[in-house]
Amino acid sequence: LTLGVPDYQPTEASLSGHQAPYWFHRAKFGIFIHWGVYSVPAWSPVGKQYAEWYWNHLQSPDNAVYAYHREKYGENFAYDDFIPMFTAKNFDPRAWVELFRDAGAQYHVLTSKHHEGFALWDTKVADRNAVKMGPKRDLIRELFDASRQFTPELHRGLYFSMPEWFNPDNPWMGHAPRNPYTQEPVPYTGYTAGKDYVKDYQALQMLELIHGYDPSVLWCDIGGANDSVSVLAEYFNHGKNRPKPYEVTVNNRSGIGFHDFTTPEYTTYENTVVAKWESSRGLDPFSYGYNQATPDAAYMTAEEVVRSLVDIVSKNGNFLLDIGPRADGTIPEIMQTRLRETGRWLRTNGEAIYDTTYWSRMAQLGEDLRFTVRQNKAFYVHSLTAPGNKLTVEAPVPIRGGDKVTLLGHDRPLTWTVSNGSLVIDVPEAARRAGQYVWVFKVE
Ligand code: FUL
Repeated sequence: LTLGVPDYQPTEASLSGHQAPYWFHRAKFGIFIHWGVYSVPAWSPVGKQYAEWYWNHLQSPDNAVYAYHREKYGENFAYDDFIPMFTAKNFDPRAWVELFRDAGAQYHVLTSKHHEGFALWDTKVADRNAVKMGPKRDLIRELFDASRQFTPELHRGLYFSMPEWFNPDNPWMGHAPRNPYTQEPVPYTGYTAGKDYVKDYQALQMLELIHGYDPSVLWCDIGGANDSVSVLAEYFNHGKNRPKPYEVTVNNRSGIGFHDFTTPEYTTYENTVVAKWESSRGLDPFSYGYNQATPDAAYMTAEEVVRSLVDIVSKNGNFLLDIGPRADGTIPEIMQTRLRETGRWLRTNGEAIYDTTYWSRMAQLGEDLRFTVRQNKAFYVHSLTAPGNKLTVEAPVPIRGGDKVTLLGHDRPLTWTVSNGSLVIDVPEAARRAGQYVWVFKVE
């Protein structure tokens, strides 16, 4: 008889014994943060392409970024010339994590390093990092310390791009950095030649993150060349064997077949997917990194955020909602406002979100209604549009004589009947006015 869980081995067969932990299932709502050197130019045609891809877009003469950059900075201004302008001088990690908590999020995931290759932590593997250059601060350390101190109930995660576009040891774009207008080679700042990209660079950086920061989520991106079987075995063992064990999870972009959850991007699944998934998108119409060209009116409204959250959660997903801070570390007002509005809705309605499960019958239902279940406690009907004076639910809702129906945020019980297999709830004007964005009816 073996007590305890054996260590994971560096094989996909062994890793496949791992699953998304219970906390991740319960959490439902997280904040994604895309922050890096791309936050300096912070520009893209609105709603069309990701602003964090600025350097990549700059390579193509037919991309709007190519002309924009020449006009604004000149042909000889290299992407890496933005590094000193990434100052983080107004970065207030406590304010960030308290904002995430006030938004009702249960976890946050920061880009430790995006495709541009600039690490936000004190990596020993390359000088291309925020401690040696730019902010001269370990931004991950500061965020995680603040989060542990001021919002210990949140889980902390890290995004990591497996390849780097222009790293000369592994140029995903097919070439080391060049001036896009003249094709002259330009330096890859903070890089020393001669490393095996996967073994001496990528895997070591991932291990630095795992051992140095204890991330509960490792949100890998792109895949490609990797040593993820070894790194993930180490990751799982690390969390499990700590004096105070903690449960970790990894997405499906580490370049191997194994994963704990899938990651639809700027989209969701149409129906319930029983294997765990997490949908991400920015508050921006189509960017994770900050795009200064995006007008406030183009950002998601709180109503859209809440509807997306409800839709995703009702289908067994998590919603990882992204914000793009500015290069100085401030979070644009409009993003703060949207997060706080979402948090206000969750303070009233969170019991129908956190720690719930999907309802197996939901696939039979139409556009306006979604369902969640709190095992053995309550059943929730979410109306994505303002209900009329009667709400008819044409579905086999588990309700019995004597059960109580209420609208969250409104004290008085509502009268209801079941006729022809449909649940019909009376919704007085006062109840309708007590709700907003999504109206949640609780059956208990
Ligand atoms: C994608 C990246 O290319 C985007 O820039 C963003 O980070 C998104 C979450 O993943 O693959």
